[in-house]
Amino acid sequence: MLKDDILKALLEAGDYCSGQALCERFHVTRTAVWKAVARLRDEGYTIEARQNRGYRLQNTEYLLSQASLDEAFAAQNFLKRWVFLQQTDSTNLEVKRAAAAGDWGPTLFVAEEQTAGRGRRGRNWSSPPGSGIWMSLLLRPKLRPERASVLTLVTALAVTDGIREATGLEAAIKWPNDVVVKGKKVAGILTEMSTDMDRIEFVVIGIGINVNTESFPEEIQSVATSLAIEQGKRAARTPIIAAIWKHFAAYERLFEATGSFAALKERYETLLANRNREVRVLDPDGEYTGTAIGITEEGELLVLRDDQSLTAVRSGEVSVRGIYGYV
Ligand code: BTX
Repeated sequence: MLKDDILKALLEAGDYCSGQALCERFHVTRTAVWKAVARLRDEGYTIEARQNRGYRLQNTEYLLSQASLDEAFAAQNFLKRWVFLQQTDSTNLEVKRAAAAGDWGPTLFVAEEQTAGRGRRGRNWSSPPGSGIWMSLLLRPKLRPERASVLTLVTALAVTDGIREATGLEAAIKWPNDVVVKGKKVAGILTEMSTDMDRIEFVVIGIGINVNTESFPEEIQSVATSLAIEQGKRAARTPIIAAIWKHFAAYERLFEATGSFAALKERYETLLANRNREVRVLDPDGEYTGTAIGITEEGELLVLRDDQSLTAVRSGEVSVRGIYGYV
């Protein structure tokens, strides 16, 4: 699409690009260039236009691009491939298509916008352009399928530590798949897998983070927040992405080497927002309330019920809600 080509040209130039040069390069009229620039502005890009000089992209540190990812990942050796997309239906679907086409991984897809972002059980995930991190990893772990849910916990650790490192905000984990700041959701994780008999063929780890979102659709306003809202200023997205995969690579190595979550349990419990909070467990076999006291080495949430019995809650089967708020 012309607007994507123009965006790329402006990014590469890092300075003014004359309207005439853009017309010649892409064989289009001045009006077409002007319309493409208007569409980019609608998507949130700040593009300055000056007579005799042309167009210039501003605030480039807040932009995501293939070039910014290339720079961020140049020195690491965990990810084998990373792909930036201006728009897609869902990065989890991108991973599934890549896996079907034989991609081996670890491969990362990052999109500026998702038109069909999904949460668990088919729920919608709001993923507008210009404000968030919407990304998914293709992984082929040597794990038994029943252990795969632990990868959600490993990811929650990495996202929480990555946000803390890049922004200084006190992010915490709401078991099992949310990351919260001051009790509101800034990020969600959707782990899916494809199995072949009794082995994992591949896992999709999808992460959605509200970074510079200023306002939310009405139905999620009361539970959702963004890093920008909480820290009172915009944040650059690429350093957050880089920090998350750095932590993920380290945690995943530890998890794979020991085959257990034991080595990560202490760090996880330190970051667990639900810890020592009263929770309501929405078990299909009957709801109950109690106090979340930690997690097991299998990654289950330990709940001390009001009748003093201890239950290990497995993710996937139940939902856990705070009694006095979201956490
Ligand atoms: P979840 O099922 O735990 O949460 C979904 C619920 O969260 C929705 O029903 C809605 O109430 C609320 N919600 C929707 N959008 C947002 C948002 N932007 N911020 C806060 N709350 C919201 C959580 O599922 C897993 C989400 C994973 C999203 C990533 S993005 C990259 C990848 N691609 C994809 O399609 N999904 C994942």
